Parts: sequence; structure tokens; C-alpha cells
Amino acid sequence: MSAVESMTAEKNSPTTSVEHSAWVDQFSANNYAPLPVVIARGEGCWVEDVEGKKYLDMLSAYSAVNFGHSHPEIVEAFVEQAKRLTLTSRAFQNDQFGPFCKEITELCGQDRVLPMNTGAEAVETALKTARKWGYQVKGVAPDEAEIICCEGNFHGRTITVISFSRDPQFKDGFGPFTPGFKVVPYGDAKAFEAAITPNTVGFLVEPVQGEGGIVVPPNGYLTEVRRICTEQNVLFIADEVQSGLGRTGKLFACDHENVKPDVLILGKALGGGMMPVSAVLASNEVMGVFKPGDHGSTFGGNPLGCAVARVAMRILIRDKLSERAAELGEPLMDRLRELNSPMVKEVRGRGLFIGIELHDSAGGAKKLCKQLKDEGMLCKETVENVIRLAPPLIIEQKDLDWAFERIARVLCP
Ligand code: IF1
Repeated sequence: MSAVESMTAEKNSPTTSVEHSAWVDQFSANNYAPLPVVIARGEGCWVEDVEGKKYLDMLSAYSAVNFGHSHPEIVEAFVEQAKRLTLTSRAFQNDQFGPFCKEITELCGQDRVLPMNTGAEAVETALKTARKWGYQVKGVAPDEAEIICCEGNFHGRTITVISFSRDPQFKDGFGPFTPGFKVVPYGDAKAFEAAITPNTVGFLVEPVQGEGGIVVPPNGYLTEVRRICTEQNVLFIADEVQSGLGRTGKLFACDHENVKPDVLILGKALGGGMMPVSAVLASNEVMGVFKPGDHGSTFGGNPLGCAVARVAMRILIRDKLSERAAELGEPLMDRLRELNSPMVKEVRGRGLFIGIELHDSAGGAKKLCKQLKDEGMLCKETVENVIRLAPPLIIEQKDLDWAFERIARVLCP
């Protein structure tokens, strides 16, 4: 019997949602409180649970499934590459890495790329890049580098990254924390400028904040930040792990102000919803601070991830998914506003990156997400009172209409 056959033939495997949840409750760390739905398959924007009930996925695994579930061309690239070569480590070269590097630097308009796997790894890599650039190029004294971040930030779960989080739960019990970070209000360029010292090497910012509640900064904020960073010789580090690759109706959220960051951080959808692929991109001057052995990872730049990322980037451009997000998302936000639901304080976002902020009286976004799940639509709250809508960018208008009807039922009972 093959290993796969033995897996599927396993006698006492759980079959129902209740049985699956019981195994998770018994054998997994209790680090999430997921909606009570056990998904067994997915295709496009639709998923099916173990009982065969279908749901419209309006979360896209936090914008990692921008291309929909099991996109056939991405599956094809995955299977072909998996049959040929999956992992060499960077101790040797592989025939997918050079093409990946050329294609992603051209897509992003940057000179060089450093490939990693998760978003947090890429954020950590960007922080190391900025510090090293600060010491080698800017001339900051050793171990004195400062990096400025924003209130409401979310950049991952490593100890350094949560060191500048302002969410008590993300930090509780994980100290001591990494020094060298300052936090300023999001959207306030003057506060950012005031926090700069001669030791400031970088400003890490989400061009649209995700976990902070789908917060779009004031018009001109990114332009002002760009000007200040240029004048003060501070690296503008854009975390586009969630907002990038078409999500906000442009290739990158920075494109809404035609602003080019010094360091660009990508992840999530870069792996086509199939593989963890992340990347840090920058100029020759900035990325030139690394010499062999300074930094790396076992899987970073692996051929399987590179092949999947290459096909994902091609689909993104060929199918004009960024434009699609703008064309579909903006009217949806208008329709949500026109509901004039007494529960809703604000509908905001860019493209298909939408937040519905509720009044406290609505009873919390989690409660409404549960109601939406019962209506057959999966989404997730961000902060307490914000329902996040982030469907795959391939979503059809008819499915958005289907979702709108259910959201309307829940917001206007
Ligand atoms: C969880 C949040 C979203 C990110 C940005 C880096 C990362 C993320 C802008 C790190 C990751 C994920 C992490 C996941 C839930 C989700 C999330 F709620 F945590 F904050 F999307 F908003 N930069 N966000 O959004 O990337 O290491 O996860 O690949 O930790 O629960 P990662």
C-alpha cells in the first residue's frame, strides 16, 4: 500500500466537522479560535466543508489566495515543478531562481531581490537590510540604528516584529523585546518627521493597514513620507505583504500615489495561494550591503516556490487582476454605503481590500462574521468592530452580488 493510500485508508480518521474539531482541540496548540467550519476542498472563490456545504471565500486567507483556490495554471506549474525539482537550498543554484529574480525585479521596478518564505521572515529581512545599510552606507554608529513604525501596525509574529506592535495580546508573555524601534501615529507625516533622529535608518509602514482595520491613509501621506525619507536619508520600507499584488486596485498600494519605496516587502499572494513565498526588493545600493553568508534560509528561493511565484506574477498581469480589483471593489463599497445600515459607522478601503466599521451597538464584527458564515459567506473581523472583505481578485460580479445580498441581510436585518 502506498503512503498516500494508507493515509486515505486510515480507519479512525475524522469525517465530520465535529470529529475534526475534536482532534484539533485535543492535538493542536490553542492559538486560534477559528469559525466552526472545516474546509475540505476549494475551487476559485468557493470552498466546501466536510459535510459538503459550500461557502464563498471573502477572506482569501488574508489576501494570500488572490488567484482563487487551486488556480489550474498554478496547480499545473506546481505539479510540473514538484515532479522535476523542489528544493536544493541556496548552497547550489537552481534553474528557477535566476528567472524568478529577473521577473520579480522587473515587475517591481527594483534592482535586486532577497527571497524568503513567510511575510514575517521578509519583514525581519527588511529590518536587517535597513540596519546594515544604516551602518555601512549612512554611517550610523554600531548598534544605534533606529527604525520608525506606526500605531496599528501588523508586520508578523516574530519577537522583533511584535517588539513594535501596539497590540497587548501580540506581546503578552513574549518579552524581553528588541530595542531600536519608535512608534508614531499612522497617517501623520509630521509626527513621522518629528521622530527622525540622525540614527534613523528606516520607516516601516503598510501603505494600507490591514489588521489595523483596513485603514487607508490620508491622500498625500505616502507622497509626504517619500519626500521626508529622501530629504532625511531614511529608507522608506513598504510592507505590501497584504496590500500588494493587486489587492487594492493597483499593482502595489504605493502606486495609488505613484510612490516608490526604497525597500519593498512582498509575501502571501506571491506564492499563488499554494506555497509560502516572500521577498524583499531594493536598489543595488541598499541590497548591496549583503555579502555571502550574511543572511538566508533553507527554503528561500526554492525552485518549487519560484516556479509558482513566476506563474502567479504572469497571471496577475495577463488577467489584469489589479484593474479588476478596482473595477469590482469601488462599486461594492458604494453599494455597501448606500445600505445606510444603522450598524455601520464607515465603509472604507481600496479595491477589493474593504473594511466595514461597525458602531459598538452592533455587537462586534465577530458576531456578524458568524452570521455571515451561517449565510454561506466566509470572512473575518480585523479589529473588534471591522469586518474585512478581501475576496480572491478573480471573483465574478455575480458572486459579489451574491455576497452583497447576504451582507445586506445581516447589516439591515
Ligand atoms: C496571523 C493578521 C492579517 C501582514 C503584513 C506581514 C505579515 C502579515 C501586512 C506576516 C500577516 C496574517 C498573519 C495571520 C493573520 C494575518 C493578519 F490578522 F495577523 F494581521 F492579514 F491582517 N505583513 N498577516 O498582514 O506574514 O508571516 O503571516 O506570512 O498571524 O494570525 P506571515
